Order: sequence, then C-alpha cells, then structure tokens
Amino acid sequence: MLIKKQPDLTYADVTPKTLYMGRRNFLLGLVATGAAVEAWKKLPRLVSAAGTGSVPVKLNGVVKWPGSTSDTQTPIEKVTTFNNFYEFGTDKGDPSQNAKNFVTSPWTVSVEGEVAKPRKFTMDEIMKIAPLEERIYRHRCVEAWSIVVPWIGYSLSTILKLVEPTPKAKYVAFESYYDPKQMPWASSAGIELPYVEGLRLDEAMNPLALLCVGMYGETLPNQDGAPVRMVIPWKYGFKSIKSIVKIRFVKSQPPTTWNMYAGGTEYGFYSNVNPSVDHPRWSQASERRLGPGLGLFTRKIPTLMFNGYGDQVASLYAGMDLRKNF
Ligand SMILES: Nc1nc2c(c(=O)[nH]1)N[C@H]1C(S)=C(S)[C@@H](COP(=O)(O)O)O[C@H]1N2
Ligand SMILES: [Mo]
Repeated sequence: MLIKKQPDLTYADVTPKTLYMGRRNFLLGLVATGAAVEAWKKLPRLVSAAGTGSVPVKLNGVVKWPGSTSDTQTPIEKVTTFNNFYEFGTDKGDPSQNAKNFVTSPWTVSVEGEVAKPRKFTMDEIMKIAPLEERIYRHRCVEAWSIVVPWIGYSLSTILKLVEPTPKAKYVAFESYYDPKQMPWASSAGIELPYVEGLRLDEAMNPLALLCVGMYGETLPNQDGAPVRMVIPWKYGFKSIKSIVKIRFVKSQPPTTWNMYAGGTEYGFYSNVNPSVDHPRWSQASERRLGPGLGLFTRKIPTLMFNGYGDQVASLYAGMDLRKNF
C-alpha cells in the first residue's frame, strides 16, 4: 500500500484503490487525514484540464418530472470529477481524465434475447423514443457517499415494451461497452469486464428505473457513462451501469460484475439500499453527501431504506427476506 505524508497528497491519492485499500479503509483515511478538503482545492485545475474529446451538448425540450427530490443538488463540478468508472481507472479522479477521448459516436444499443422483436437502436432513435424528462434523484454508492443529480432520460420500460418480451423473459441483463484499446486502465481494475448488470423484469419495468442520456441539461459527459446508462435510484450505485451496448431479456438471474467479485459475499444481486444490512466491511447506516461548498462532503446523514424510494418500490420485494436477498 502506498502511504504518503500529508503535504504530498494529490487528488488521486485520497480516492479509493478498493483492491488494495478496501472501500472502508478509503473512507476512514479520508476522515482521518482531512484530505478531502485538500483534494477539493485541487479540483478546479482538474476540471479546466478536461474536455478535449466529445463535449456534452445542451438538450432541448426536456420536461420536468414531477417526482424530483427537493434535496440540494450536488454541483456538476463534483459529479463530473468524483466518479466510479473502473474501465477508466479506479481512482475517483481517473475517469474525468482518462475518458476524455472515449469515442461514443456512432453508438447502438442492441435489445435482444427473449423478445418478439429484437432490435438495434441508434442513439438518434433512443433520444427520440419518448419525451426527455429531468429527474432529480438521490444516488447512493455502496461506499457510503451520495450525490443528488438532475438526470435526463425516460423510464427504461418505454424501450423494453417496444421489443415485446416473451413470457420466458424473467430478468434483464445489461452490458457496458468494453474496448481494451480505449480503456487500457481496465486491465488493472480487478473486476471482470465487460461490466455487466442485471435486474428482475419487474424491477426493470418499474417507472423509476431510468434510461439516462444526460444530466444538468446536457448530454452525458464520458466519465458519467456516455452516451447512455442506467440510473436505479433505490439500489446501490454500482447497479446503475454506464455506457450500455446491450440489453438482453433472459430466463434466469444473470451474473453481475460486483456480485461475482468476492464470490458474491460482499455485493448481492439485489443491492437495494438498506441501512439495516451492513456491508461485511462497513456500516450502511449513514452516508456522506457531496453537496455545495468547499469541502468534498457537506454532511453525514442517515441512509434511508430503498434510498427513500420505498413508496414506489417496496412492493417489489414483499415477502422476501432482504437480509438473505441483500
Ligand atoms: N460500466 C461501469 N458502470 C458503472 C461503474 C463502472 O465502474 N463501470 N461504476 C458504478 C458505480 S460503483 C457507481 S457509484 C456509479 C457512479 O456513477 P457516476 O460516476 O456518474 O456518479 O456508476 C456505476 N456504473
Ligand atoms: Mo458505487
């Protein structure tokens, strides 16, 4: 493990190398050294150095979704420089630096498997299938930090219905783009790639599950999962898979990247936000919110069951033991 004296700390140094530090040790380190503030002071430099590749463009005609949270939004500067996107490096500052030249056009998403009408959607088609909505959601990472983001997109169910799932379809499997040439950092990420995720069909059809093409009024920055990603606000952040190329309807529960990690002992398939079920290596009872202000984090707040979206999703899990199905 790399240990530096405080004055030498850089932004990258205070971000988690989960594979040799562990997510919990990262958080403890951040609190213990006060390095978060130091890191944040350096951020403006990182931001101005970014942006030589494809740049987000303004999205017009976006309608305001009525269910948005009134929680204070996290500033765009923090959401776009504090990322988890292991294909582009495992430090929080890596994706904003390393994904600058990520080629996201042309792009297609193949929707296939147990469906009557499999189809490849171009990004142009995806942008026009339904009116784009701005939905301000809380996003709670399993590492116990959280952000509040005005995402743009529409319910995943809209596109799923178009391909007409057969009665055999019980789960939906997602796959991220993976190109070792564009993502040389991926080989040391310590997870299996391409990144894969999955939902039960009824979870995928829940209106809250967002197919996301933008944020803060613009198309997605590369580091946040351009050109199209999922946002599933009642589940831990890693379920919200980025840069999707394939959506496949399947008969049985699909493998997922973080569930495969550590033999499924650390990250469950469901991974619903749940303050009463701790991660084996840390508590999930509270979280650090990234908000406005000089420091990286504004305050520590209690974590809510289903991240506060229980009214809309709790019924999906009626009768299930959420400790067993964590
Ligand atoms: N393909 C891919 N998707 C991913 C990840 C990743 O490493 N690769 N990280 C996940 C995790 S752990 C989180 S918290 C969110 C972070 O999204 P953000 O960087 O836009 O905040 O993306 C998720 N989607
Ligand atoms: Mo996460």
